Amino acid sequence: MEKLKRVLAIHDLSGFGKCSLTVALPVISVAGIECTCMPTAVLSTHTGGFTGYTFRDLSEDMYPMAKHWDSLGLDFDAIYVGYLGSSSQAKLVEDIIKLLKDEKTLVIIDPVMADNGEYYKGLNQDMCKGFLGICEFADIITPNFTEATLLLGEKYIEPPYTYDYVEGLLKRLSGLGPSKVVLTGVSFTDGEVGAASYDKETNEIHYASTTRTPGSYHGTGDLFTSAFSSAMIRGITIDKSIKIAVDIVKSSTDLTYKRGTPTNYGVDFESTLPQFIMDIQNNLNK
Ligand code: PXL
Repeated sequence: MEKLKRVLAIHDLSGFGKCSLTVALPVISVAGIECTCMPTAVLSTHTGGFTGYTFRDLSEDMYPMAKHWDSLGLDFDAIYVGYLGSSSQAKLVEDIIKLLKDEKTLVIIDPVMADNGEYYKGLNQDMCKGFLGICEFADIITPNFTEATLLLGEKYIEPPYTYDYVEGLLKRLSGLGPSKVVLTGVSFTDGEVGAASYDKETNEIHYASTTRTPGSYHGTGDLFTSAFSSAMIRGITIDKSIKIAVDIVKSSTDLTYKRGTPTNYGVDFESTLPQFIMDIQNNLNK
């Protein structure tokens, strides 16, 4: 029987307000992959749409955790990096990648720092510099348009976009180091949204799109990259992996909208997981 795949997820743990590890752990687990968790910080809630949250930086524990896992002889099929507790953690992440990565480890970096043209609360260009420094160690990066333009030092442009602009961005982002780039929030018309992927080696570009759910939701980037990474680690091709990820985000935002769940609570992805498992199963080895 095939060995159980294992991913290391490096993200914050926000106790309430689904994002980061509280999304990555369930999504990766139901995809049939073991998820090892390295919290970068522990917060009472995420920082979007809440005030008064607690925040404990776990920088001191991160490298010792990695050293312990290394001493146990653990190997990782993927390392998935998301929200960092501080910009100086980028250097720690670089050291952790160097310690734990082997020939088969897929390094996926989601440069979580901004959305809708603005940095998340408390973040600035230092975080951008931090992510730029580790992009060269990534096999795949998964920015939204705000993060993509920050990384490239370009001006943020509101959607809708043109194919020329999207494809140019994908190619310029691949110049930062990764062999594959996935852009989220790709929208060519008002009513539709999705993702695009670029493979520098094959020069292939793929798109996946769906109808846009009214409103703006928190934690959708984390849900997208958790689902996308899971599909890739299970060996599903990149075009099908972005489609699976777009679909789980769409069904989760639809449920959140229909229930009227406050958007800062994160998206109601829980009851979409059975369909996600079927999507993974139906695309294996195809
Ligand atoms: O979903 C991105 C994210 C993750 N983690 C924390 C955040 C945010 C966005 O604001 O605050 C702690």
